[in-house]
Amino acid sequence: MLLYTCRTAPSPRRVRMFISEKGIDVPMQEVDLRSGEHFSADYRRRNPHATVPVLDLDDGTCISESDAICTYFEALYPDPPLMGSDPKSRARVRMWDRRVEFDGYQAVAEGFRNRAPAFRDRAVPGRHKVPQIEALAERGAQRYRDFLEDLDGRLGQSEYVALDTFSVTDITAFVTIEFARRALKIGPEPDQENIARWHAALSRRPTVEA
Ligand SMILES: N[C@@H](CCC(=O)N[C@@H](CS)C(=O)NCC(=O)O)C(=O)O
Repeated sequence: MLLYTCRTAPSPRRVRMFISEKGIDVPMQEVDLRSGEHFSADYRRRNPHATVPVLDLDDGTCISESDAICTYFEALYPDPPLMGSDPKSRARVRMWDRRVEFDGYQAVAEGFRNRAPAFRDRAVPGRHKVPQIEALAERGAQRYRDFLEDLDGRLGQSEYVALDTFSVTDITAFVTIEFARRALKIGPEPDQENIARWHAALSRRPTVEA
């Protein structure tokens, strides 16, 4: 098994943090996104969509999408449970994770990729050409600010994002916040104290180094 990853990209970081929380050892190979290695024929045999991460299994099966890779590891290594442990908690983790990914992570990507010169004609990851739209950069930043407001409200009611225990959704939200700081230069507001409390707790976990 080999995980194709990239140190500077947020989606593979979700998987690396998940693996680290599980305490499992997975061989990894760095993909150079800057030089376009992910568009090479060799890489696209593993993932025709040309994104990282990809998990290449020993039988040749390749799994892309960070959520799908995490779901695979959760099934193989159920302890500690990071995606809920009964039907209700599993559904709640799923619900919050989709919300964080769509309202938070996608908003940051929209804000970043529609403006950064490096993503000209690549406003959406993948092999197809997608032109940048400046208005979407503005909208992405606004959507991300709205997300932070909602997240702060949620963390006022719950110790962690999805459940009262740590789950994959905390990883998704943490990676989103770090991505936004770097890509949009936007962080949580100083008065978003619930996010500050939760972020400080997350930052103490060794997994943030992954
Ligand atoms: N939904 C996918 C997103 C994958 C994705 O967008 N990966 C980015 C890095 S974070 C990528 O491969 N970008 C390549 C590019 O921009 O050309 C996932 O969760 O794995």
